[in-house]
Amino acid sequence: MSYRIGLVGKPSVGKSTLFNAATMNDVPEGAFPFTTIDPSIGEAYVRTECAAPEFDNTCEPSVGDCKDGSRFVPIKLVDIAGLVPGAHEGRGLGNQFLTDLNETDALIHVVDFSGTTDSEGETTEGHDPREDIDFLEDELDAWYLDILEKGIERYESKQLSDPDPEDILAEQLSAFGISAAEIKQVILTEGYEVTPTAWETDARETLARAIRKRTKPMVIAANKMDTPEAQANWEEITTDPDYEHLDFVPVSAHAEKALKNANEQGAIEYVPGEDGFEITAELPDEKAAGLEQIRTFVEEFGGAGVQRALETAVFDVLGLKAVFPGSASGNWSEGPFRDCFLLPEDATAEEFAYHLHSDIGDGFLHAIDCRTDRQVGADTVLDHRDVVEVVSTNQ
Ligand SMILES: Nc1nc2c(ncn2[C@@H]2O[C@H](COP(=O)(O)OP(=O)(O)OP(=O)(O)O)[C@@H](O)[C@H]2O)c(=O)[nH]1
Ligand SMILES: [Mg+2]
Repeated sequence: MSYRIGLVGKPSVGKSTLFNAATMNDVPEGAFPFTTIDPSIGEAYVRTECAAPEFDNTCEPSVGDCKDGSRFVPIKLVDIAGLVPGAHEGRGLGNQFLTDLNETDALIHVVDFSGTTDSEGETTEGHDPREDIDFLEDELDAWYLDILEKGIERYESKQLSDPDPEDILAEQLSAFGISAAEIKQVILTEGYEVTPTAWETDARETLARAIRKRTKPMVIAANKMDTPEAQANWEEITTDPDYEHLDFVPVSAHAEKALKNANEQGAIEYVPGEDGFEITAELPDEKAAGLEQIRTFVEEFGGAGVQRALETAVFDVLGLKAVFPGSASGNWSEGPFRDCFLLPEDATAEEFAYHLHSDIGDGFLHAIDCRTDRQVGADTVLDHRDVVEVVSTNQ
């Protein structure tokens, strides 16, 4: 199973441009709203420092790639249609958007930091990107609230049979992939009793928002940062105390795309996500000047930002870790360091075995931490970049 990251935001913020830059796809981009109608799914990658050099080995990735010691681990990226205010009531592409969103594990909210598109995605000047940040959260919360309310109604209609409220709510909210136990935990964490009939409007709203935050964690890609307007907004918004709880990444989808294209054409050598590149061909002055402008940008902002946005979503916001299947003896049955898997933060050695194959999990005896050659038990929680051999009766 691959993790899915959704690109969301109002129209014309650069979702498709970012999608194309990350996946090297070619979906239409345009300076008019609703260029994208159907969601596109593509493969993107997150970087992890490769473990092979620590073992004096070289890796042979079965998927993805390894460049300059960075392992590129695949994830799925989804380019979703633009969202406008009122989507939860069916405005714009409304409900279809929300259905596409259901299938994602985390979101990158692409915001046009240049302020040159209004809330419907039409060209304007001086639009405050904070409005877009607020509106997207409010819109998602309204959608969650609608579904939570339906769950509460359903609970009320079934009260005679004395069901557990969290079970009914989990059923209603099943599309969001949240269990009854997690719902109960959210309710208690927010300080409410598990009695839906007693919840007033503000309790319902608070709970809808908390469930949304838990099931759709989000990073903000501050896009179009190659413009002076966006850089001014960046200064203002990232120092605004009302927004300090959010994860912002400065992004120029244009810059990332230009660098990847130049790399493909053999004009430069560029490893995605790096804050520099090398010009490797004789270039016309205009092209060289364009690249130098991009160089100034990536040096100042630590890269074009597309990789960083993906990696913040995967490692910080979703909290995933990368684990390499290893061989303690150094006798690799297939090539060395072929795989690198993304697992939940709390994944144990036994869960890792099940991730490899259900038979391997069923026959789990113990695992070996290949860095220390120590045995680890079934319940040991693995760390990011662990190299682990599973010893199983079914191998
Ligand atoms: N300056 C600048 N412009 C950008 C950048 N990324 C995208 N754009 C421009 O923004 C406009 C909209 O880009 P799209 O990628 O089509 O936007 P979208 O969010 O997919 O739009 P919808 O599909 O309509 O929701 C295009 O004219 C892009 O060239 C960027 O990093 N910098
Ligand atoms: Mg689009």
